[in-house]
Amino acid sequence: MDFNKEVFKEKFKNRLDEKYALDVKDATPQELYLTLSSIVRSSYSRYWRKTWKKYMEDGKKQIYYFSIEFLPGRLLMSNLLNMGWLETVRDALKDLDIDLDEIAEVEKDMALGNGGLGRLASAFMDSLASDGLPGNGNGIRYRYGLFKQKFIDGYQIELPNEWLDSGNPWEIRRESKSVTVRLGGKVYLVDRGNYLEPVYEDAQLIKAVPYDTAIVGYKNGTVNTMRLWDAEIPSSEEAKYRTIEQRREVEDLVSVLYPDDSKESGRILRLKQEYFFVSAGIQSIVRHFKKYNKSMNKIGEYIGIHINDTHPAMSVAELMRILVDEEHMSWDDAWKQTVAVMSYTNHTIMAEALEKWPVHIMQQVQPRILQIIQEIDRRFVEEKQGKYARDMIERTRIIKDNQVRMANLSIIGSHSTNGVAKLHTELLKDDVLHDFYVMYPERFNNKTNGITDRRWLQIANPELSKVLDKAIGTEWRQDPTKLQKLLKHQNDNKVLNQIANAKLKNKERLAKFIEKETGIKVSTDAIFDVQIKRLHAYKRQLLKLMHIVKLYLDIKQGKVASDFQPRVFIFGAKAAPSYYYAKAIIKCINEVANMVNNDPEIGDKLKVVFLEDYRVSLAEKIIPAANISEQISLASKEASGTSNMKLMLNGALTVATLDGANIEIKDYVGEDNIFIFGLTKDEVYDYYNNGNYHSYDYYNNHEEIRRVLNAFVDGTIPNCQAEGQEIFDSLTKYNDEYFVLRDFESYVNIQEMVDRTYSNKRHWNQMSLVNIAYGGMFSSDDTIKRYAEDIWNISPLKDEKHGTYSL
Ligand code: CR1
Repeated sequence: MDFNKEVFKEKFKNRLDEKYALDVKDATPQELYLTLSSIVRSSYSRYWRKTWKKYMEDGKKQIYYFSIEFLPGRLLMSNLLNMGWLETVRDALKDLDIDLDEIAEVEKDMALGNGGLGRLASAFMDSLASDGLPGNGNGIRYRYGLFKQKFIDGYQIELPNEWLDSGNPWEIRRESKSVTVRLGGKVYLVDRGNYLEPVYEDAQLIKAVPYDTAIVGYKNGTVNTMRLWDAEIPSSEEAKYRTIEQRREVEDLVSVLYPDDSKESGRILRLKQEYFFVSAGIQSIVRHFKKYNKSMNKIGEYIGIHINDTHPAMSVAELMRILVDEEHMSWDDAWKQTVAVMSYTNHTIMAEALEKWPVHIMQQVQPRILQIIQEIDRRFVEEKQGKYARDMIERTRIIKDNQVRMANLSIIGSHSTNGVAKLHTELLKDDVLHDFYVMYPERFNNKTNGITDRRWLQIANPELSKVLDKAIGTEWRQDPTKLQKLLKHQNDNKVLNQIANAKLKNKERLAKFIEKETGIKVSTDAIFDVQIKRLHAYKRQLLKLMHIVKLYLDIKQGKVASDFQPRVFIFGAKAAPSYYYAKAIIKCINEVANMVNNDPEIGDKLKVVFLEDYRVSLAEKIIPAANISEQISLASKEASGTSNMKLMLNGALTVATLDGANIEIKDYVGEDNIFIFGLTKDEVYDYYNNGNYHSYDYYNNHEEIRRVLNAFVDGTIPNCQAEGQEIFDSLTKYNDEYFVLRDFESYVNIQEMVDRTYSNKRHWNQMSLVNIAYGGMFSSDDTIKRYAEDIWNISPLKDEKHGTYSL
């Protein structure tokens, strides 16, 4: 049935009646939310079925994006938007006295990830569907999402995030698609003449049950699948699970993302998780592929598996296992197919995140996989001998010093390795993965990250979206690069004022939210200065904090510059539960906030707001209201960043180091429309190469730095003696690993420039307009098109129908 407001209203009332036997006026927001999501789901279902059928009939290549993290956030609004329903539903519900925004707040974020990596995976899911491309997700259905963050006495406390407790209307449990995953035990190879048969002893069998979530494409009728696996005890094995502990072991497999890895048991669990979702995913793909009736020798032409960071790297060995052990292919044929199927993205050069697994743990988790990796490694060394120097082979081989190096496995076992921004890819080629680049230059390529403007502009910022529609038409909603049309309005006062007005309304909205959440009253005249991302030393929230302390001390000492602008500093950040240094920074930010916010001398000049539990739905509230986007990582450390893109798209101006995708942002908007400061990557590397950074000298020789740092230890900032000392020591005694002191002066200078610029509102609005205009250049729809063309070799199916989904 065609979708329209009146029919929808009838449907809504009926569904509410069917589900809950209630009238609208008697229903709770939760009941209204579940009613609406049930209509949404029953309407996209037929498109989902048809898409899947089309892929089968068409028989073209499909790709599977394997990721240990997905961060979709909430799905209701994005499904409504993508189905073309959003505005009509908003209106229809209004007629029924229901506020759509209010019932959307009922939905719990699907927070199965930490940060950029997981959010990127979800942006890619949305873009694959919206580009009409055959691409599906494969991951884990964690029982608890990423922890829920609370502050108690300024400390981060981690609470379980029970996101499934009130039910998840978007998922479908597909019992019939279950597979069995084998963990642990021992394995022997028995010679069967033309092949070796692995015989397993004492392995643990786990039933992997998929839960599918529809990924609805933007007004194109394509509905793809994100498949997340749950772990259960197979009925045949029930008798083996006698104790609660034994049963809990199975539950634990899918219980939390990133189990505590400070103990070996936690590390083993983590590796089991990785194998579990990889094995389940590949088994189900191979089973599906068999329906195509094509030779296994052609699987590389029909299936692509993307290894998102190294967590799914065992995919290489698991596909080899299935092809060799179960399909009895020759090793060489299987290897050729595996390399054709696999592709890999590296997301960081931080050494701590480059996974290495001790051989004995791998042996314990899946002995056959270890054997296969050993064989891949042996053949690699054999093949490279004579062609490359011995030490180069040692550096690139997979197993070294009894450690399995997962990045090496991913690169050797795939046909493509990409970085996530230009600078990052250059660093991979020239430095971190240089040896591999010499061996396989053709495998390396760059794919700068992207974001989906649908969530970050159309849904999160309706105020600005309306202004844009009026100024440049609605084409940008299909193709965000069209936002560049805005550039011709750079001197159009009407448009500039409308943009400023939209920002003001968003600031008012956020100010209300801040007051409700924290009790802090903030003035919308102030610059809203935003830093939202994981808490990590290299991201340098500390640099921001030092700047705040400097301003505070200035005001207290009556040293305020004439063009000083009031500011509201807004933080959102979670620290990994066992990352104590990051937690010390959180504590100090909270104590500085207490000090600043309660000082009558400071008043509205400075406010510091650290919002709890940073997550996708909170980002949607903060980003539209931001004036300044803080992207201040030490150059070379932030692979790309994506909040930088979201914030510019919403008209914030960026204060940035030349790191990650900040460089590409600068290249688009031009140096005049961004605030660049700090060391460049080459300068950082010079320091590394010459070993001549002495942070203590900066403390000793710069009065300003001394004044600010002393405040952390001399009681000026109350209630964080121990944490303040830890920070002080890291910056002075332990040589300031991320050059915070080195960049401080340059940072303060650029912030003064921000103030001067803000005092000319028209100019500021013009800069903001330029940023919005180029924000569309970072659409993940375009990023995904490049993955599709250069890496995966997949193309969209012809659509039969465009526009609004029927009811
Ligand atoms: C990077 O730190 C990047 C995202 C997505 C992160 C960030 O700069 O934008 O990936 N890396 O590519 C990561 O989480 C484990 O590595």
